[in-house]
Amino acid sequence: MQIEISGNTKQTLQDQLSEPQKILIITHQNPDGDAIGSALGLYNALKGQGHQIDVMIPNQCPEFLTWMPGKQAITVFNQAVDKAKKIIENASLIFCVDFNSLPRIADVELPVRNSSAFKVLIDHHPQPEDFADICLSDTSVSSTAELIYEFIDVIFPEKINLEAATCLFAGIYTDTGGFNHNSSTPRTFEIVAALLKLGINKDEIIGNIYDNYSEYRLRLMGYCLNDKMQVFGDFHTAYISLDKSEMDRFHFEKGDTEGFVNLPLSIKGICFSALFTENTDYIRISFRSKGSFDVNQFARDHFNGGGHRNAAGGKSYVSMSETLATFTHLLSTYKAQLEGSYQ
Ligand SMILES: [Mn+2]
Repeated sequence: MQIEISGNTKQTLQDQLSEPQKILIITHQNPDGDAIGSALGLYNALKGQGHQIDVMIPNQCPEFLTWMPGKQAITVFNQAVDKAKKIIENASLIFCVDFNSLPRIADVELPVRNSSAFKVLIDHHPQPEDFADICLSDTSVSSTAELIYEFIDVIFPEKINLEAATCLFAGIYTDTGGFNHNSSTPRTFEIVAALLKLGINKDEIIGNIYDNYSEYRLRLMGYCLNDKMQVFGDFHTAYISLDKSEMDRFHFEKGDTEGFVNLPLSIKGICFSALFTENTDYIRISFRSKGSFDVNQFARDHFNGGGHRNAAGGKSYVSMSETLATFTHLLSTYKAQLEGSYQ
């Protein structure tokens, strides 16, 4: 499936990019593989065409994503606020990738909202906010990286180089959990085939992402599975919770719990999983589901969050024990839906 880019939109984008621009590519807070892969994929495709290009992330990304080509172009907003604000002020064309609303970029929101730059949103999250001049949003694709591929392929196909392809593969691979979920359309694999033809080293990319963890992270995973996972078989649900002291004990670094929320889903009969981690002033929650159970709606209704049908996040501003009690209590309300999702 090809993203719909109408003739007018294509012309507008080509016109924008035919002049030298001060381009800024921004992605969401706590950037994941798709965020960094999409931003740097676009960066690598746009470079060398006479533009000045910056990439910005609201806060630092985990260590296992710092190997991608183009990483030197990234400015971390909260580590260089003055420099970052100047970049935003000067930008003439802003690409917003892998997020659907400006609050997702945290402290970068206001400067971007106030910027008069031409704005293009490229994303796959539902219900995009209406702030961009051009909105390329498609919730049916595996990842934003897939949309970036389509975007480049439509606007200037010859610009998908090896560096861009490497970043885009990393985005698609991580956002599908290694082609585990959100990857049932032929188009995803057609794009992957095209990236392989461009010469990407698939094994090296996967190794860079997954064989890059600390010993502590693996021990923390073992602790979570053995001591901290609660399984509610009747509700096809399991969760893992970690408080601050436990994370400290395992020398927690940003990104260490990446993927943990998916682990309980490998238990036969489990179709709903949650991960609760204690942050300084709130409990961060990740939700995953298999089948029809809509964790986007669940996160919106009960935990100040949202996302996709099968992958969402939320926040809780009460204690861990209260949060877990609320969550557990809610399960009975959803018994029928969880039953239906499992079958
Ligand atoms: Mn994504």
